[in-house]
Amino acid sequence: MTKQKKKPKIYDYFKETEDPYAGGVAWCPGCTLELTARFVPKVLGNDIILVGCPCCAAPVLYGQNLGTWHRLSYFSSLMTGVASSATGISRYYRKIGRDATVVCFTGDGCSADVGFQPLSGAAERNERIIYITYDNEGYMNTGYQRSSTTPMGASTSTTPAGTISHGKPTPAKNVPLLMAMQGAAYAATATLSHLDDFARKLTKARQKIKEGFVYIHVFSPCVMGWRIEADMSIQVCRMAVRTNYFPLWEAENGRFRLTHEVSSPKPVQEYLRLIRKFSHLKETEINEFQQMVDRKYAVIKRLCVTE
Ligand SMILES: Cc1ncc(C[n+]2csc(CCOP(=O)(O)OP(=O)(O)O)c2C)c(N)n1
Ligand code: SF4
Repeated sequence: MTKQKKKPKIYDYFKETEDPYAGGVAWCPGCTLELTARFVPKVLGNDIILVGCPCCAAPVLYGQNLGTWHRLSYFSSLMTGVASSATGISRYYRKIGRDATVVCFTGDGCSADVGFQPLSGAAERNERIIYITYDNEGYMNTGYQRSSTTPMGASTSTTPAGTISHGKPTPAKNVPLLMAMQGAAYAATATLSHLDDFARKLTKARQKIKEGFVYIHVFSPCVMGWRIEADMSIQVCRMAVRTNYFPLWEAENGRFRLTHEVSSPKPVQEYLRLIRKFSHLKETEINEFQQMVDRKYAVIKRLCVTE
């Protein structure tokens, strides 16, 4: 009888036991950005160089007054220069013969909009960097404005639901798909409700960076901007996956694969009703939202190869 391969446990992926962050940090309670920022070095290790910019991550990573809340190496760039700064750092270390893992860590406003050109350039040049976007679907640090990854219908401070505007009128830009289409060595989606999947993808990122550009897009609910309770953020992540609103997939050198296929997806309404930024949506708009989710999922599904 052939022995079945044992499924790795989450701790098997952990490289580090020492948490490089302070116990108390300046993020909102229940923020998934905090959990992502803590999880990434657990798997990638503390010997990484983080590159970031102004965003909700910055108060902790960059620090305030005379202190920071972590012991990682951190380089702060402008929002327009994260991927290009990371390119310089990565190339410099390779030139002096040192193996450095350069990890960009930004919000979606940077990767999808303000810093998209250097991100796209780095992907096209196949730079040896790992770029992680925590996607809270808006510019949260500056007051919950819409970004190009804000979904259609969401109420934000610049697309408020009211008598004139009824939420964002256009659908979200699919940045991970664009990165995969640009030929990234590895592109993937991840979220905190599926930690094994996330950990496996980070582990793979570590290997694939030797070949070239790696992009991981992390679905990250924002308790303040989305108007959810602090203890609900993981439930929201889980429902995003269960409804196919946020499918989990990876693309290795252009070969797509669903990493967690949902057998009977729930209606997207069950996701929408958890989040107050969608509470104004009427039945017709929820139906349109469902169609949009189905269309986006069908695109990914058709791109997937059967093993
Ligand atoms: C070029 C430039 N434009 C605008 C700003 C102002 N700004 C600072 S933080 C921020 C929001 C960043 O949003 P995002 O990248 O989505 O991260 P989040 O705040 O959601 O964590 C903006 C617009 C800036 N610092 N630089
Ligand atoms: S505003 Fe949102 S993304 Fe920013 S720290 Fe608070 S919960 Fe996190």
